[in-house]
Amino acid sequence: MEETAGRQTEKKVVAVVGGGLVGALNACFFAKRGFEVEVFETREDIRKAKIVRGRSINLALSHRGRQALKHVGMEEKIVSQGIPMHARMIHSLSGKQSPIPYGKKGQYILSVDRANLNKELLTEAEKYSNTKLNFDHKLQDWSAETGIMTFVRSDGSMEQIHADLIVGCDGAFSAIRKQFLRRSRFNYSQTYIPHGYMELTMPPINGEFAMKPNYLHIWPRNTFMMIALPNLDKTFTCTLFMPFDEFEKITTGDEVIEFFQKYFPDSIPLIGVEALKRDYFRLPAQAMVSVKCSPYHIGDKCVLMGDAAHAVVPFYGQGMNAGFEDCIVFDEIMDRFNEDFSAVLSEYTRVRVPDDHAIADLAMYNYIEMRAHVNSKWFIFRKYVDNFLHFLMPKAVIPLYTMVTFTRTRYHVAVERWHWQNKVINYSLRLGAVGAVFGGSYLLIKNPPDMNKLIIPTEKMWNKLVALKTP
Ligand code: FAD
Ligand code: EGU
Repeated sequence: MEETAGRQTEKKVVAVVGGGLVGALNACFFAKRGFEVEVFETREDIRKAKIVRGRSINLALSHRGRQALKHVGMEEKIVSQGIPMHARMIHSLSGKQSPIPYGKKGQYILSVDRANLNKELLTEAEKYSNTKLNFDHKLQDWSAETGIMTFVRSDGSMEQIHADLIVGCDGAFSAIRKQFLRRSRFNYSQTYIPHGYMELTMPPINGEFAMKPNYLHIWPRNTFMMIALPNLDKTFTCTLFMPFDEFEKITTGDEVIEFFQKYFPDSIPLIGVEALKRDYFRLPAQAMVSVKCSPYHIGDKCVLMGDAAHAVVPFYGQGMNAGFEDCIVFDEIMDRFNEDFSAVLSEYTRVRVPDDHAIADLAMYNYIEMRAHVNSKWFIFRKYVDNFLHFLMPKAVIPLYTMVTFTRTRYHVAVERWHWQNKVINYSLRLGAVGAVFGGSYLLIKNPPDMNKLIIPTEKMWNKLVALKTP
């Protein structure tokens, strides 16, 4: 009895670096397993801070993210604080709105508040007695040999802390990842896209949502795009995507209005002329980066998850969802390999890299596709074609976004299936075209038309025309 108790108190120390969305969720996963969990976060406790000005205000939560929340018993709570979006609402230049459902009735995504989600996850992590949250701890350096991390605090003081496992959840500009870059055989690539984004708030009108709330509103205009997600306070957060050089061209309030008049006229009265003129200049446009790397681990000491491992551009609404799924995948491997870090970490890299790279590529592909030739007509047309083919062959053809958004089909498998489906579709179309030519020819040969009947005599034609003219 003594021995077991003794062994339990020897539980290993897991340091989660980064208390953002993925770090806070991961803390719950590790705490649930009974590890001694220490979370280190640069910022102050966001639950106490007055103003939190971080990245995007709200996010689309879908199946993968929900499944991860379910593993730590948080799904219901977060879903109840989200706003279901059953369809996209496409805004055309003329102001016409066209809804396009995501799928069947139960297939919807949720608009969730980033700050609130982060707070809830931190509070949940703190419920475990074996978890400690350390705010105002910025990781400066760490050693892959010893597992010792150095933190700086806002008063300038330093702290050195040891952990058995370091989990890097410190975002797209990860300080943990810097050590990986110094090592041999570490692959790394990062790409900044030419677009930036800016968030604008659409206030309620007479205490009600200014647009229909249960939709993801989209204004697709090729190079320019705007997206709006609803918030619980009946506002919408509009995210404007456009190239940095276009952002820079607009320097006065009047130019802002002129620009919106040209591309998003229906949104002007909803956001408000004065608010638009003001908010556009509040913060500069933010950059978007795509990061891919491998491996995700160093020996049995350290592993990267979330944006630290794979920052993706937001054009599939999957960044957080993929990061949350990382946590489930890791957890499943922990079960299979009995929490043996050296085996777990290499298996995690082996399993997860292809999937995270696949979603990074998909998101980038969609960015290029959208900016190249997606206006409202094309968007609507494409989604109808997808849905129609799915209707014709429900088992064989599943739209890519459906596999990505509403299933846990491995991302790389979804991409493979998508390529295969496209081949089948193209083949069918070609077969159809060839079939039409051959079939038509065959019918013509079998039933040769009477040439005399086919060629209408000029005289008859003339009479017909005359008959048409005279009432
Ligand atoms: P982060 O949220 O960046 O958290 C990292 C944390 O680490 C931060 O709290 C930071 O303070 C801390 N940190 C950093 N450095 C250190 C250090 N040296 N020491 C200690 N702590 C440190 N995803 C979706 O799923 N759906 C969406 O609809 C969606 N929309 C998006 C829209 C936009 C415009 C953008 C930019 C992204 C969107 N994403 C979306 C992606 C999503 O925001 C990210 O994938 C997600 O935030 C990643 O979480 P993370 O915890 O890995 O990183
Ligand atoms: C971008 C920024 C519509 C939140 C991709 C769809 C996004 C989100 C789409 C942002 C689009 C684009 C999908 C979802 C979602 C669509 C998706 C994109 C949420 C292919 C707050 N994207 N996003 N695709 O299908 O699968 O509706 O900032 F405009 S949710 Cl770019 Cl499903």
